[in-house]
Amino acid sequence: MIYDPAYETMPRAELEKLQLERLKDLIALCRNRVPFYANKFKEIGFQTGDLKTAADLSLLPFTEKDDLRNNYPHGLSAVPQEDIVRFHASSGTTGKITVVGYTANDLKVWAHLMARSLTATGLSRSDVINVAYGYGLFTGGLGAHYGAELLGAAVVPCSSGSSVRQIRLMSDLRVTGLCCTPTYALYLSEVAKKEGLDFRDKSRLPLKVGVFGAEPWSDSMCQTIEETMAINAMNIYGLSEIMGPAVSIECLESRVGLHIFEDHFLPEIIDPNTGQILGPGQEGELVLTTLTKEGTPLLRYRTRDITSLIEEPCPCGRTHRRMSRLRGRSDDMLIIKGINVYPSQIETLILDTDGFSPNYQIIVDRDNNLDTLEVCVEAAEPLYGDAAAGLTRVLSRKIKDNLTVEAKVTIIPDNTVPRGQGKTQRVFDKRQKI
Ligand code: DLL
Repeated sequence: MIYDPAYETMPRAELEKLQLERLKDLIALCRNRVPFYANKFKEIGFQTGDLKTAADLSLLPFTEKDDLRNNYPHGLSAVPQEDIVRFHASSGTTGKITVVGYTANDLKVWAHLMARSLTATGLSRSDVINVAYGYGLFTGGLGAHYGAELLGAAVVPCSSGSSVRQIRLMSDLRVTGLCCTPTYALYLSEVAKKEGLDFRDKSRLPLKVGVFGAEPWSDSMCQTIEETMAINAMNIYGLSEIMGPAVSIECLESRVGLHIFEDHFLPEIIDPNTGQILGPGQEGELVLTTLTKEGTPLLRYRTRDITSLIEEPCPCGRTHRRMSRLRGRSDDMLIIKGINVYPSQIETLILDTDGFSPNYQIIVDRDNNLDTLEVCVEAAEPLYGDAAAGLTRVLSRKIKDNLTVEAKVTIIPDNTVPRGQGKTQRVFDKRQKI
């Protein structure tokens, strides 16, 4: 099903025309209302007339997370305070806050895009959806909530936490859709087991679709969740600076990549080191321009997220291009003895090895000036002696063969890895303290 066929299946030529018109309006808005951008345009001598095609976007400067931080809290706002109806904020790993203000129309567009997203995952007004993303400054909870309501589904606004109660409600209210982080979904399935329930038993827990995002998760993690819970585990992407969830969504028909809602967001992929624009299929950093945002419009925002664009038509009929599952963030990439390693690559190897659970931590340290990598992982079933040693050897060998780095693999006791309710920290890079 497609929620908004007129826009989601718009022929590419028409869509590109619409994008150009919206881009021109955006540039006028930035010039007239956001001194930060007006100054940047002046510095580089950019005139509004310079933009003739969407490709001329490359004439414009990038916006970085630091620009939002340095202009905290309202510096990049394009509207007077009385037109803002809600703020969201994200703290990120460095702890410095960025704030984004939304107008009433921004919230309307967001709910609409979330309703589009839920529809793409197979949910409809007849579903009961548990929103277990955190409600608050984080965009996950309220973002999913208003989209689900607009769709006409029945929302159970559990937020994250009180997991036993959530399981009970999911069973009693016959919840069919679940919005949360992938790690929280796994945790809910563990809690259900302890309560004597199993998500595979649809007569007790009829869940059919998970709408998961907000943190990196690999194809293997997706498969593990789908098997453990007997659901479709669909990938949703977004970020607070641009809007929140529903910047892009996986569709049921292809299950490869996430459609970016291109009538509202213009994507580019760049080389994170040189800033050069890369072609379809080439992996690099995603850069997004908001085409319709009023409160905090952003030009060429560097997301730091690593992905590639898929241009091939999709069997679902949507004409909006897809982005591949995120490999990670450029600032999450570990350099171990000079070798680039993404945590998601290690996750894939763990989950592709029979005997391990999806609960793991990656610890990077330095010993005698040499980088060390340790992968601590819980076994699927308790393991001792030779069986444990054998399994650790298998994983170390896989890591060495695939990623060319040496890793010490340690099997840790069940329940050692803290179970997150929101985004879960998997990587501990102790070298940064040196
Ligand atoms: O995480 C918004 C969101 C909420 C997205 C609920 C999806 C679902 P932030 O807290 O600002 O916003 O974090 C944004 O999270 O730049 C990515 O690095 C990461 N991220 C978000 N979705 C995915 C995903 C929300 N599907 C940052 N896969 C982004 C991998 C994701 N990483």
